[in-house]
Amino acid sequence: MRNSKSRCNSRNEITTASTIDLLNQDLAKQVRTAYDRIEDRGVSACLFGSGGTCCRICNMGPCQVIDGVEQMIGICGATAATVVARNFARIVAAGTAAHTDHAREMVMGFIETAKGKTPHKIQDVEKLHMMAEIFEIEIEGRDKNEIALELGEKALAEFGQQKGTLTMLKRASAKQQAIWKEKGVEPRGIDREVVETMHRTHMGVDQEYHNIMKQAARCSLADGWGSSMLSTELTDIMFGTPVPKRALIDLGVLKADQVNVTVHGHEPLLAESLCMAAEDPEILALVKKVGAKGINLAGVCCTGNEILMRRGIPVAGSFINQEMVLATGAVEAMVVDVQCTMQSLAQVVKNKHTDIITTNYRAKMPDAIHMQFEESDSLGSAKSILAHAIGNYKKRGAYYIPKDKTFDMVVGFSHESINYMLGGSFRESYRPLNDNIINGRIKGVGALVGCEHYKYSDDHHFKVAVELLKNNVLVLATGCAAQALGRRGLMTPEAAAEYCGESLAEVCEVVGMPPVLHVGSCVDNSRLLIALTEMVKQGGLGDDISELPACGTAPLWMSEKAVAIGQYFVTSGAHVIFQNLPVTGSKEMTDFMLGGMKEEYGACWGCEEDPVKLAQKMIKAIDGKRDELGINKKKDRVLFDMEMRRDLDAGTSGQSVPSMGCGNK
Ligand code: NFS
Ligand code: SF4
Repeated sequence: MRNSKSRCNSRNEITTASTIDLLNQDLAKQVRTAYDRIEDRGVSACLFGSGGTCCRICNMGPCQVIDGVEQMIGICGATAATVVARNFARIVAAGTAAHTDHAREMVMGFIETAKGKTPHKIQDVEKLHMMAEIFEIEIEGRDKNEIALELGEKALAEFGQQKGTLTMLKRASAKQQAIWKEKGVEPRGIDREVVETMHRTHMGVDQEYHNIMKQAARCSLADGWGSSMLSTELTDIMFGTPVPKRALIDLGVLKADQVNVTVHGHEPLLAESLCMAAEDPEILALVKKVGAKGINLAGVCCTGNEILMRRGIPVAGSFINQEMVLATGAVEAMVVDVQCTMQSLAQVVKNKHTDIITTNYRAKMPDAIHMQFEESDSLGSAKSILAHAIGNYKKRGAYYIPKDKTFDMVVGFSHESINYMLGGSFRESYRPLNDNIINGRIKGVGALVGCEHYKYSDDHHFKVAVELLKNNVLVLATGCAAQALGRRGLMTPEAAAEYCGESLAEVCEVVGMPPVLHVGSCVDNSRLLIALTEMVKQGGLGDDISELPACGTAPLWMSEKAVAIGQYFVTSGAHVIFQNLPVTGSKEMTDFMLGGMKEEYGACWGCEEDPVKLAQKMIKAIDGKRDELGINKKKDRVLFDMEMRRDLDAGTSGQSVPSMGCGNK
C-alpha cells in the first residue's frame, strides 16, 4: 500500500525553500516541471510494470503475467518468478553497464594522462602505489607515469577479461571472498557479466529464477568491486583523493553578475577540464569583454558531487532540482554528458537565453546544441564550451536567484579521509570508529545513498537521516541523497548538536565532524564497500560486512544504477532497504529478495515507503547485529571523561574543526 504521507505529487507539497521561492516568481510560473507532469498523468502506475510481471522480451507478447493464475502465464509458459527475475536482472545489467561505460572512459582518460596527452596529472602517488600493489605492478625505481600506464592498461583489461576473477575482489575480507567463491558469483570480466546477463534473460534461455538471480549477483559485483571501484580509485589518483573542505549548496550559488555554467551528468573528465578552462587567461579575457565579474561553475547531480568532493565547487542542485536550476533564467549554459539528464530541460529553457550543451556522442538531446568533448583535446574542448556560454551572458533576460537559501557543508569524506580524521595523523585507522561502535556511543553506520524521486516528499531523505541521527547512527551519504541532506543543513559540524542523540553528538563534537558524511558520487559507493571492509579488518565487529552493525538505504531510488548498487551491497553482505522493488508480482521472488538471499549472502533486501519507519527498520537491523556481536548489553551511559577526550584529541591532532574546514591534510 502507498503511504499517502510520504507522497508528493504537486507543487503545493514541496518543502525545499529555494524551490518554493523560485516557483512563486512570475518567471517560473509558466515552467512545466516534473511535479506538474506527475499531476497531469495521475498516479496510477501499471500494476504489471511495478510488480515486475510485464514481459516484452519477445514478440509473442507482451505478456502480462499473474502469479498463481494458470491462464495468466506467458505465451511461452514463463511464470511470474521467471519474468520478475529476468526483468530484475536486466535492471541490474543496465545499471552496471552505465557505471561500466563511465568507468571505461575514466580508465582511458587515465591512460592518456599517464602518456602525458591530457592537461591532467597523476596527483595521488600514494594511492597509485596502493593500486599498483593490488595489481602486482613493480613500483621500485619507476616513474609515476610509467606505473600509471601499466595500471591503466591492466585496469582496462579487466573490462574485456574472459576468464579468472576481477582483481579487486581480493580487497574484500577473506570470509566474503570465500562466500562468493562457494556461491559461484565471482565476476570473471566486467563486460562479460553484463553480456551474459542480457543473454541469459533473452527469450528461452535461463528460466529458473534462482539461477537468474545468481547471475544478477555476479553482474552487480562486477559493478561494485569492478568498474565503480576502478573508476573511483583511478579518478582519485588523477584528480586527487578528496579531503574535507567547506562548500555551498542550493540555487543561491548561482551569481547575478557572473557567467553561470552548470555541469550536469557524471564524468569528471569533462567537469575537471571545465574547471581548468575557467582559469585560462583567454577565457577570463572573454568574460571581461562581456562585462561579467567572472565565470561561476556549479554542479548538478553526480558530476556536481565529483567536483564538490575534490575542488569544493558549489552544487546548484541535485536530480530533482535540475529543472529549477534552469528555471532561474540565470544560467548561460548547462553542460551535460551522460546519465540522469531529463529530456524536459530543453523545454524549460525554450524562451530563455540558456543553452543546453550536450558533449558526449552517446547522449544527444532534441533542442540542445552538441559540442563534442574530445579527450585528446580536453582543454581546447572545454574552452570552446565556455566561450559559447560566455557569448550568452549579454542575452540574459529576466532572472531570479533565491539567494539567501544556500547551505554550508563540509564535504570530502573519502574512505581515506574518514580513516585519517578518526584515527589522526599518528595512527590512521578505523580503530576509534570501531571502539565507539563497540562501546555504544555510535550505534552503527547507516548509508543513505541513491536518487530522488518526484513521487515522494522532497524532505524524505532528511526525515530518514534525522531519525537515524537521533538514535546515534552515524550517516554516510552519496549521490543525490547526499545533496538532499546537504540542502537541509545536515553536513556541518554544528548540525550534530541539533540532530544527534547525545553520545553521537559528543563523538562528532570531539572529532569536529558533521553527523552526515558526504562520501561522493554514486560511483563512489565503492568507497563505502572499502570503508565497511576496513571496519571488519580493524577487528571487534565480526568477520565480514554481514556481521557489522550497518545498514544501507536508497529511500528514493529512481535509476537502474541504484538497483545495481543495492544488489552489490546485498551480495556483499549489507542489508539494504529501498522504498519499493519491482518484484512484488511474484511471491517466490519477493520471498527470495526479502529473505532467501540472506541465507546465501548474509544479507537481503527490505522495502519501506515511510521515511521514519524506514529509518526504524534500519535501526532494528543494526540493533540485531549488535545483539549478535554481544555488544548491545545495556551499559551505564559513559560520558567522555578527560582521559577519553585526550585520547581522541591526540588521535585527531591536526584535524580539529578549523582544519577540517580548510581541508588540508
Ligand atoms: Ni546516482 Fe548520480 Fe542522482 Fe540517482 Fe542519478 S545523479 S549516479 S543515479 S539521480 S543519485
Ligand atoms: Fe511472453 Fe514468454 Fe515472450 Fe515473455 S518471452 S513476451 S512471457 S511469450
